[in-house]
Amino acid sequence: MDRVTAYIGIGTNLGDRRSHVNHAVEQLDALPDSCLAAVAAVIETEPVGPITQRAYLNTIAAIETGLSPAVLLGCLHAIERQRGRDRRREQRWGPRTLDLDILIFGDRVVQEPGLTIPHRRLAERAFVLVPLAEVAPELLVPGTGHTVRSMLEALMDRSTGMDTNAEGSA
Ligand code: A4P
Ligand code: MG
Repeated sequence: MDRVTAYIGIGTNLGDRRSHVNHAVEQLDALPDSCLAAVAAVIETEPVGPITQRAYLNTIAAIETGLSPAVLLGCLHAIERQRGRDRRREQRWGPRTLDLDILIFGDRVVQEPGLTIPHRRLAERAFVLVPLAEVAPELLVPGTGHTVRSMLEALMDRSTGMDTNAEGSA
């Protein structure tokens, strides 16, 4: 398979958050048939969702990969487990040491059991769109007809003020 550019969302709000981000970036670069292409600045973000929890560090990484989306997802779950993540014990949208999501995978639209690409809530998540817009503002989000930049602008227009604070790069 030809290599494509995949964009991976990185989120953490438990334990040594900075170390989890650094580990994720290193491991993405070490994936088989893949290499790291870009990493956005790390931002500290207020938790989104119904559960009171600590602030997150969020960023995104771009990788060039020859892996399939399903194999890549399996690799991301393995990296999450290296940081002690255990989905059986956690609440939906609750605290987690490391969350790795496939946001965009080339120009592919994927709808399989357990895997939807682009990520289902991409258009609603400033903690994803802000770092994605730093790295790839003019990227067309497959299946939507919108660029990352226009998606972020639309979200900001209707949002009631989600704060993001630049934290420096990983
Ligand atoms: N899945 C389906 N499509 C994908 C995909 N494109 N990438 C499946 C990754 N996984 C995908 O995900 C649940 C299941 O979705 C997986 O088993 C996989 O088969 P999960 O990562 O276990 O659970 P989740 O993260 O709670 O769900 P989801 O849907 O990824 O939620 P979000 O949108 O990631 O929300 N607030 C801040 N400030 N920063 C955050 O990073 N994250 C969340 C989680 C909530 N609030 C947050 C943050
Ligand atoms: Mg997730």
